[in-house]
Amino acid sequence: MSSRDQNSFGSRPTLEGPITPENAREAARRESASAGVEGDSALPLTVYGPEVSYFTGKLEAVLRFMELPYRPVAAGPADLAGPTGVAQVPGMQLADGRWLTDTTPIIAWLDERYPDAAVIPRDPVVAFFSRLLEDYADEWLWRPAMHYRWDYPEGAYHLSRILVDEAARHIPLPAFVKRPLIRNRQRSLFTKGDGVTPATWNHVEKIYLDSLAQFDAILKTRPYLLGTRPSLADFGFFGPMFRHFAMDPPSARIMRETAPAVFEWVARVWNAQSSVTGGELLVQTPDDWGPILDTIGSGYLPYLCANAEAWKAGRSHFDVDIEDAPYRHIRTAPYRVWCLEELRRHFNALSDPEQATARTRLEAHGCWEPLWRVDTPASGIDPDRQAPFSGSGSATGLSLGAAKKLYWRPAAAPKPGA
Ligand SMILES: N[C@@H](CCC(=O)N[C@@H](CS)C(=O)NCC(=O)O)C(=O)O
Repeated sequence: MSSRDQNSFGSRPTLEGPITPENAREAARRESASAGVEGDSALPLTVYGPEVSYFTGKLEAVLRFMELPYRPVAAGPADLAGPTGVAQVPGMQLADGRWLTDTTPIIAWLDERYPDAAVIPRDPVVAFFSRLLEDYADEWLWRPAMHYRWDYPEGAYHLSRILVDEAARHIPLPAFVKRPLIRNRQRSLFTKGDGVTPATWNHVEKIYLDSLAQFDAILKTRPYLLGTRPSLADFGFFGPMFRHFAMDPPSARIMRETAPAVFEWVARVWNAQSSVTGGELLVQTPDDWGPILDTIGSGYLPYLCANAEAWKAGRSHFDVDIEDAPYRHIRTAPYRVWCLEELRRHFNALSDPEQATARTRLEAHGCWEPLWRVDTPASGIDPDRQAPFSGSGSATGLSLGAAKKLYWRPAAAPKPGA
């Protein structure tokens, strides 16, 4: 028995074989009996995803805050493609057997079902801006998170070891062969293959460094982004901040040394429980969200527009300059076309006076024009609004076959200034 097996705080249990409705239901039933939550057909939950995953960490923090019982199981994107229809983690299964995917609609569903522990602010305008921050943290902080993890060797070696154990068990090769293949895969898809080059390296890192400074300023006046309890915007930023920036060696060092208040916030969100934390949310979008909104207006929304235009033109890749950084040959992501549509849908759902308030704030930060720049983005994703119970597409856009494939083409990390 290895020391890891003996440790009750060792890594999460892994799948014995493929996930089937039968074995997952049986596991949930066993858990249900022991957790004593028979009154709620959805509980307990099973969350499938590796311990180091951005979006799995985001979802777990929400479940912990809502105090909903769940069992984490290590699994990779390919394991989830069958049950949820999308090759991405996390996938979540309810005790009644239903599967959910995509943390954004999952959180919205949980928020509606468990209103006593709600995380989405009740003021519609504040909720709109919270969704905007969540979307930004999900999609725009993804590239720097992947960069710090996979382009610096100290993180890449450590993480490839963990991912081989937790997410690439289906590949019939020895672990020492799979580790470099995983590093290649991640760089091919998410850093070198997603526009991280010597020409954009500094810009990608600036996105993280600016986020730390923006957060640090907010945390000087209150413990969470919107008050004295965590809410959707905190959980959105928690994805990149927890499982990547606060844990991956190069970004964690920067956080500890330049923004210890953010390091402390990460632990605070992870430790928050609605019945214990209490607290209040502000009823207006705070002024100090301004620098984050400025970045959304100058960086994220222009990227979403270029992505949506490329999608409409049927291009698989596109070039775009963001804040003078030349991103070249980046992958078109239909999921992010849907993100733009969702932001517009939430804006359109506001009443006229609420729209006027939101518009004034969006205009002040350069967000209004790019929100509407693209005519009819038409992602084709989730037309019947079934999410999170239907696959809403993944950011990688990979099919099951592609998700299962490891990338054999060597993709060394780009080097700054090379
Ligand atoms: N929008 C999704 C994104 C999920 C996602 O992209 N998860 C990553 C890992 S954290 C993934 O599964 N990527 C697919 C891959 O690496 O092949 C969500 O919020 O759940």
